[in-house]
Amino acid sequence: MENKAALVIVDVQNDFCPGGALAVAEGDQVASALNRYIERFAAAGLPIFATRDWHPAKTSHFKIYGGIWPVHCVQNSRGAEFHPSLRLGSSAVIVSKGTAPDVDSYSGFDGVDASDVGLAALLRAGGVEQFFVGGLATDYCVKQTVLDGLQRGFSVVLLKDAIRGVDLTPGDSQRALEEMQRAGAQAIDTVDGLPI
Ligand code: VGL
Ligand code: ZN
Repeated sequence: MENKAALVIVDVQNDFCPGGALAVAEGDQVASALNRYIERFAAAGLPIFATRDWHPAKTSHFKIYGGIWPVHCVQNSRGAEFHPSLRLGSSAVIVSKGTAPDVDSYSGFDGVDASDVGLAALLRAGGVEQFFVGGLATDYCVKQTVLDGLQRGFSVVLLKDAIRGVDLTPGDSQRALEEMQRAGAQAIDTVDGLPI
């Protein structure tokens, strides 16, 4: 089987960027960093996946229905759209997650494509054994996607210039980074560290 790399972009959506419902500080800045990675993966003919938080209007994920978050990334709303600075290209496969009204899910591996195929199956079908990951937020969906990926046997590389965190408690993102690395994630600082 081929041993291919893929790029996994997590939740670079308006609501997680400045001005959005659940804004991550400098969240929009990951878009320009990610565009450089997108160009490299596209040029190498490697697959690109983009996850999106894709909630129903009523879900126990939201504070008003018992969860901890303000209303964000409601399906088909402006806030749920990918940030306009992100240049995904037409080949990127969109993976939607958070669609259940009663499950708090953060991992991209809980998401499915338009044909209901899960992220792990999509990666494996493409012969992917290693994925490079950036996006939002470091301390929630990026972290959970990385830990899940490692657990499922993928090799995972964090794109440190292309992640930002919520930091509900100061230091959460730094701790998330350490946790991911302890679990076996590698990291690169910039696009110059890409082996492809
Ligand atoms: C996320 C909080 C709530 C994320 C999603 O994408 O990291 N964080 N929903
Ligand atoms: Zn959410």
